[in-house]
Amino acid sequence: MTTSSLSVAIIGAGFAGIGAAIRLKDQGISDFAIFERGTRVGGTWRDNTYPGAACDIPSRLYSYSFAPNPDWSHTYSGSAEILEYIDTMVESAGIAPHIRFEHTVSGVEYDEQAGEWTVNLDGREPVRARSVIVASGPLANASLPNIPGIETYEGRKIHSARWDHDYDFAGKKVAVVGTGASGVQIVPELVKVAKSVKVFQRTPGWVIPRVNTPTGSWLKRIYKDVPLAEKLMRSAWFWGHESVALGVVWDSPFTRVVEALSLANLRMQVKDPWLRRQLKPDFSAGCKRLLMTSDFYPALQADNCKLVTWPIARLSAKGIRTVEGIEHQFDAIVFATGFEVSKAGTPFPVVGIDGRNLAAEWSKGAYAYRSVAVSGYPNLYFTFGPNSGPGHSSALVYMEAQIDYIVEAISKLQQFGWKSLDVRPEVQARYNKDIQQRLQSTTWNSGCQSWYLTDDGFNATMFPGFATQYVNQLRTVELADYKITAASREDDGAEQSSGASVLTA
Ligand code: N01
Repeated sequence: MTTSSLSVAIIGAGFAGIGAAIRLKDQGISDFAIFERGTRVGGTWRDNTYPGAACDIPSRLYSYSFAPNPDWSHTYSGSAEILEYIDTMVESAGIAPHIRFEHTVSGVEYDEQAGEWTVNLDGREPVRARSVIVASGPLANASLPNIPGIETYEGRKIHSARWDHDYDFAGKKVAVVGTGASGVQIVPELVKVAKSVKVFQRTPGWVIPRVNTPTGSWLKRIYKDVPLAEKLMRSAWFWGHESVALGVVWDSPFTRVVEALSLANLRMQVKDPWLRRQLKPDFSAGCKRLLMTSDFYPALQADNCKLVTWPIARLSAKGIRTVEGIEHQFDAIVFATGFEVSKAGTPFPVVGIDGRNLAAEWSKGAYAYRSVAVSGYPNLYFTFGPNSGPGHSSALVYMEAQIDYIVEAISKLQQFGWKSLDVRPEVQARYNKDIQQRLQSTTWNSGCQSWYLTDDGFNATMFPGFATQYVNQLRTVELADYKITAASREDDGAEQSSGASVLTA
């Protein structure tokens, strides 16, 4: 039995869900609810509160253009400030009354007759909605690595995305497993307080210095009083990052330039040749996410820090045993080992027309049309869907384009009183053939292992192009790409029609 019916159900109150809510309200659509499994907004920025957590994209670009913030304290902000930004958006746009906390979505099912989705919730009555926006994010589920003996370790186990703020690291012997974007931010902070830190590195990454400067009060004043100045600065960062795509997205001569700069940084920051050899990557820059940090290499050379590159064999009751037989004993182990990313499958069951199951269709890797819609699942949209990842620019630029596209589709549906919009399978197939072809020449498909690829090497994660191209493809909803089903005059059945000609409904 269902209790209510909504125009839009948004799943997740992170950056994407909140952004979608704001844009729906801007379009006069207020009949929506956000279902959030946690007890506060913020998504990944609520979860990632480890010491040193910060964004490696400049804040002026890692924010929505429709919600500029003249008050960013630094070029790159920390997680607390980003969370505050999200809170401010919620407050100033009046989003709070729409959020239903501790509502965990357990699945969504399409009712073709009614043209509505049933949103199933753990331990609660289901809710019906005409449209659904899946904004649950790819990095929502922290995962401990599958290391033998992990359950036998008796010390404190802490995942980077589930930080244990009650644990006092002062004077402790600590291990950090993983040297990805999270690990390189955590190590410099732990080195300041712990007795000793051993960093277990499986694959060294390409490191680019990150120069973080405070924003003076005079500059904040200018951004506040002259919004154009803020816009110009955002634009400058945008185009700066676009130029980096030449070396980071495509495996090209520019990639060698990025590598040369990174190696020069390694030579400048690390004097010991043995350590330099351990830290030198052996894959194309950009294949895994570039590590933007000026603090990681100095932290590794602190007296109380040691890099361990022997592979981990297993965890024991006291610590970590590496393959050459040494047992390293620790009070605590920090796992900066990433997330369970759903590159195949869906975050919860999604059942479309005729009982189609999206997880089954995506079992070999996810795909969608322009990353937002999937044929056979009408009125259902993804933010950060398949092949929407940026390697060189701000996720927020991509997210804003997705949100505006989705809100336009939903607005059209309402405006014309249609029952559904379902992307045409042939349009979707053509789009994905092109995406997969274009991915072949990118750095991500150049031979390294990363969370961007499925175990079979299928890239369901990244967009092979400039941010400009990604944004342009989402600039308008082209109705010819969709099968439109109109509500019948009595609103008790459906007429099928093709393209925009359905306007007679
Ligand atoms: O996770 P990761 P992350 N034994 O998967 C290692 C975003 N982010 O949390 O490279 C030993 O990148 C693994 O080794 P390897 C960003 O999108 C953004 O750091 O697989 N080691 C790797 O070193 C990023 O891409 C910001 O050989 C093991 C590390 O753990 C995403 O989050 C900041 C292991 C995992 O790296 C994830 O980053 C932080 C094992 N069994 C994060 N298993 C911004 O600033 C894994 N590893 C925006």
